[in-house]
Amino acid sequence: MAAQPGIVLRVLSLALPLAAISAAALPVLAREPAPPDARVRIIWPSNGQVIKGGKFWLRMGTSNIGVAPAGVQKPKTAHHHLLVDVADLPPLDQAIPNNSNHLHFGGGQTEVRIELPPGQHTLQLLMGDAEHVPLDPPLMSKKITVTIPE
Ligand SMILES: [Cu+2]
Repeated sequence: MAAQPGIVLRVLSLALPLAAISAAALPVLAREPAPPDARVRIIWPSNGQVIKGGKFWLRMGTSNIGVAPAGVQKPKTAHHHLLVDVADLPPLDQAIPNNSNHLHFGGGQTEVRIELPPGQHTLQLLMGDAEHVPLDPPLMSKKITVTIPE
C-alpha cells in the first residue's frame, strides 16, 4: 500500500479539487450503501495490454450506479478512484488516500489521460462517496495488469 519509490505517475488532464481531499486523515466515517446490483469496470485498457509510450486514456464504466463529483451527496452515486500498483485495498472505513498510487477523479470523470513509466503496473478502480470513503460493500473493478515497454 505504501507509495513505491521511483514510480513517477502523472495525470495529464485532471482537474482535482485538492482542497476537498485534505480531510482524508479523519477517522471512521459512516459508509454509504452500494446498490446491490452496481458494478464498476475498466473499459480500457484491457488486462494484459501493452501500451507503447505509457500514455493512454483510462476509460471507466459503471452499471446501476451514477457518477457524481466529490462533495455531492446523492444516493446511488459515487466517484472513481484509480489504484496504481496497490497490493492491498486501503482501509475501507476511511477516506481513500490521495497520493500517486491512489488517484481521485473528484470531478466525476469517467475518462482521464494517464501516463505510466516503463514496467508492469496493476490498475484497479475503487468507487468512493462524496467524502471519498468506499461504499459498503466496497465497489471495485477487477484488477488488471498493463505493461509499458522501455
Ligand atoms: Cu475521492
